[in-house]
Amino acid sequence: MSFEEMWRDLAPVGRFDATGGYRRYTLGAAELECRAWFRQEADKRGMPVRTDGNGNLWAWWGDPDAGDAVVTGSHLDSVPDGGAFDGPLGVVSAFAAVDRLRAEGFVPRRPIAVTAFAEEEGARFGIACLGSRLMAGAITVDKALSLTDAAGTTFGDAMGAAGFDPAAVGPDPALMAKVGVYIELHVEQGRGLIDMDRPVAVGEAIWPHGRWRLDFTGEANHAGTTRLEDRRDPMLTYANTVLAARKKARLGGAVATIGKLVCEPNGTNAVPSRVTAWLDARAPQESTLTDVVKEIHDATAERAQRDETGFHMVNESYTGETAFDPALRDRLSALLDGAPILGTGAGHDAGVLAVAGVPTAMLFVRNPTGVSHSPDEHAEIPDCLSGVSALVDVLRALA
Ligand code: HGY
Ligand code: MN
Ligand code: MN
Ligand code: MN
Repeated sequence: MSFEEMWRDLAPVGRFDATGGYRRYTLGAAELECRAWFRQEADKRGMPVRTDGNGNLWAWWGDPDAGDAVVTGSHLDSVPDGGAFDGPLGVVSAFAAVDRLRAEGFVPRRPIAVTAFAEEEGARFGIACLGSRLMAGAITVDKALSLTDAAGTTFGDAMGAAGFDPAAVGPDPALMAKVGVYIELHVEQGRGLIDMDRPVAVGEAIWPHGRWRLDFTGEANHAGTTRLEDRRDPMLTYANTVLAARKKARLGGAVATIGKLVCEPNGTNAVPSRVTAWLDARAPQESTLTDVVKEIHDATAERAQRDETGFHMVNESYTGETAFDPALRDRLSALLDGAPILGTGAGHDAGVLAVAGVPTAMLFVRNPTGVSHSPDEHAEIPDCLSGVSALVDVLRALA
């Protein structure tokens, strides 16, 4: 089955026609359909599929117990109304690369696995790369199982409802020990390759990044009869936080986003009692990120005092500076005709594995829009095929 045929089969799954975006939320109907697609593709290739205790999918070419596997893949879940390529491109390319290697009669010396990691976007349960973090022991089991989605369903209950055993969730050192190297191919989430006029790049590092929950509390009251000076309105404090986050990030050389918000009771004619927002902040250096987040916190705490509202900030996830294996990075760049080396502000399972000590590399495929986490995210088929060829060269050299 060609790359294009696989892409055609997977593309409609979880696509929300009204916006053209994807709504593939972990263990929801669309993502379960993506998992079924993964198993079908593996079955067609005679690749045994194993879903590990954390919901990550593994399709094996060769004996996983031989160890030192060359693992390649990405994820199948999406952000709300995400793009078609973020995640799936890496998984489809991995199966297409296996086909190409087999067609040329390649016999790997090491096991090869195609993977799809669970909850990479954190769109349902709030923590990105949940599946790979659990496998690597980078998040506690209790914290993970108790994560809830918008409907209040916990990750543990969702795993149980999907037929997984919540008791199997947690660090998987035996599986980690089988991974000799991890290669993640991903659509570029920026303009680097457009500006360089190249189809493929090799990853250099992932910016430190984290997510913080911001709790603003106040006093519910009547929108019409409550004098302004008598209000304790958490929305006011929140609004100033958005402005402060942008200003502090701009001045500090970071990026900060508040893209998710819950207002309670969420009535047009009621002063809110509580506003919950999530801050996504990232920066090229850890010190910059720490400073900017502290400045956002301090500015908000001060504003809350003035507004007589309550404010509390909780760090929900954090990934420090992730530099991919420099020797592997340079080897792949040389192997791929001097493919440019690109850093990125986007988080990936590759970053979690790199922090856990697994030799890791990323390949990026040109995105002519430079846009991601949006229906406008795009990659041209010829560039996708260049990405597959690059992955074939890499797997042939490593496996
Ligand atoms: O948020 C990210 O950087 C990634 O797309 N999960
Ligand atoms: Mn993403
Ligand atoms: Mn991704
Ligand atoms: Mn990723």
